[in-house]
Amino acid sequence: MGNYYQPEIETMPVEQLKELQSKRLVEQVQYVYDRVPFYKKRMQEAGLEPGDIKGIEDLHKLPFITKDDLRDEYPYGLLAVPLSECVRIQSTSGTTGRRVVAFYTQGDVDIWEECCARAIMAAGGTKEDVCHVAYGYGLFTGGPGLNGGSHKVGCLTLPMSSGNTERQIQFMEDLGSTILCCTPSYAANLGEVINEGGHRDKIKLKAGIFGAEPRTEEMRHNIEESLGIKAYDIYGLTEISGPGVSFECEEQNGMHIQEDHFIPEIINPETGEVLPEGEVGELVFTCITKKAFPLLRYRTRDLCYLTRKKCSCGRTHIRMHKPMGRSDDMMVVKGVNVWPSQIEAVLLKQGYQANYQIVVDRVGNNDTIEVQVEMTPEMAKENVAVPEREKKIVHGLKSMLGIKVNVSVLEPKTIARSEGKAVRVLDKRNLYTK
Ligand code: DLL
Repeated sequence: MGNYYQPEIETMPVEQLKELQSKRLVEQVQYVYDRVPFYKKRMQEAGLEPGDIKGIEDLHKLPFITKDDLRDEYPYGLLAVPLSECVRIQSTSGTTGRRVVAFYTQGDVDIWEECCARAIMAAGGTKEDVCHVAYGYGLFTGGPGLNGGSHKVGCLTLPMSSGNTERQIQFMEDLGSTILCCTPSYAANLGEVINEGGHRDKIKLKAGIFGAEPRTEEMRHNIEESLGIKAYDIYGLTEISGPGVSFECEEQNGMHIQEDHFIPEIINPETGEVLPEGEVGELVFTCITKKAFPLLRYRTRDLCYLTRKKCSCGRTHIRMHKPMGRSDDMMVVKGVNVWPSQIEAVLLKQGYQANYQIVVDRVGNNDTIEVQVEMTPEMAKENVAVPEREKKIVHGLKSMLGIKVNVSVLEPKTIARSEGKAVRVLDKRNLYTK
């Protein structure tokens, strides 16, 4: 293994890891208390002094931070160093309200890139690889994060950004890309064009690092098959640094959280109570090494569970299950909780690709939900009537969700392809406007 597989940290005995976390947490609490008036005020309101936090066993005493806090404190309210110490900003992809802006010192960027380097190495990357980064570059953290990680591993890095699919494929062929980094929806899109254009034999991809959005296991398998690769998951969020907060190893069974930098907790989203390992709840992170924008007990809104079951790769860092939804993007339709991933699972099980859109509306007092999905080119050649296909999906969705969903099966290539994060849900009810 090369430089950025760090066995002394990644396979550190758990007791030792907890000691390291405790030490870093205690220092970090004092650090933010001294430097950020927001934290001092919040802690005082909770009746806390920095000395009350003696180790990770006291973490639960600290107040939470939410996205609303970040919006209220925009842009500089949570900054813990002078602006002259910052070398970078990145921002969330949120389309409503104020964006969240995260600041980085050079040290913060180094740690972030190191986390991405670990992810690339866990996917088998070495300096012999050609790493094709097709996440968006710019304010979005995907491109810059994986780009930096790829440099650290020593791969030849192709900073492609997203879009211009023909050019992506041309470079893949000409330069022999071996690792592809992009969203799973864009990977599916690339796989489709590569196969249709007869390029499959000319590409040398062996692995993909696909994160930033939900996808089902069926979708992972479809991507692996269409590109002939192993598809690894990677998770992260701008507020905490970007991609690389956690990533999959060769086990492909949950993502190891970089516990030397981030302490995870799972809480009950209603009550804030900390839940035991294995229970599903909202993921909360505390950054213990960041200097510019160090969030303590930040509520991600991502729902998942944690496990410290032994992993065959030897890493001891706790694993998180891929987010199973968000405590805030779950839709309530006709009074029923609906996650887009449930709908996707039904579609993929029936052989469709992940080219679909969900339209939710309200007529009078009644909610309507429609799923529009494309046939694959093979399906379009089959002798099955469209209404028959629709009936089958309606039935599958009824058994999964317990409600009637209208379904439209469309011709291939009628739904706009994603180049970044796919927008799957069009909720016309505007239930979330304030
Ligand atoms: O999406 C960072 C990233 C870039 C992660 C590239 C992985 C790869 P944000 O734009 O701030 O940051 O969005 C963060 O995206 O709270 C999750 O809801 C979702 N998300 C991120 N990774 C995954 C994943 C980047 N692997 C939000 N699976 C998070 C499911 C994910 N959802």
